[in-house]
Amino acid sequence: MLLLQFSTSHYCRKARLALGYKQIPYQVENLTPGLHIFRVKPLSGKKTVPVLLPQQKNCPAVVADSTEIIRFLEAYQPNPPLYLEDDLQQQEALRLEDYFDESIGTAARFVYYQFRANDGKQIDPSWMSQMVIAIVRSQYGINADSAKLAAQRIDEAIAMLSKFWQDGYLVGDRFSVADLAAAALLSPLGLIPTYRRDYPWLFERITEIHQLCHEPLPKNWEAGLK
Ligand SMILES: N[C@@H](CCC(=O)N[C@@H](CS)C(=O)NCC(=O)O)C(=O)O
Repeated sequence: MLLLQFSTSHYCRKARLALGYKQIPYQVENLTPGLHIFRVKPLSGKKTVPVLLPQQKNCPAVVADSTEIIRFLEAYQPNPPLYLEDDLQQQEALRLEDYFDESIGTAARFVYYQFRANDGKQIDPSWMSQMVIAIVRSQYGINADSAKLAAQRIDEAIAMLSKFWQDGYLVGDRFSVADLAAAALLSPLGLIPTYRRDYPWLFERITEIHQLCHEPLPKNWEAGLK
């Protein structure tokens, strides 16, 4: 299998966590933001990564979007499962996956890029990195005001997680796609010292989930402890 990705994207991390959890061998092709369109649009008709090319008999040629990739992987290799057996629990897990994708993944992007352009500049002050950060901020309209609103959404998500994650799972009594999505899409906050200091349990859990899924933590993860 080949995963077309941005190495730093938390949505691509979500797909890698699922592949790693199921221990499915795969390779990655790292794309350059902006130029990626020429590779992914002809394949998927979309402009976003991750895109998975299963390259297997009796499989679709292209699976785009992290949620669709997990749906495909679940059918391709059901064990170990990311979906839950109980219908109601499974509906709730998919609802939470969607909530983390649509609301919290985008909010984390706002908070993270606002940090990287300000207090977090020293993580990589290179001209190249700062240019990518400036392009992302302009593309998504990230500024102090929009990042503040995003931070409120993150606070609500963390309050919800604090009820479930301190000693259990988001749905039912085992790990599911909901926990995986939360870990992937909140992982950029691990580089931000205020979050690391205020919510150590959250980052312990995100670390555990990465171990469970055989996926390294984000680059510069230790910067959050400074
Ligand atoms: N709902 C999509 C979101 C993916 C997404 O937002 N990917 C970003 C990278 S983090 C992207 O490809 N952005 C490029 C663009 O929008 O041009 C998923 O879950 O796969």
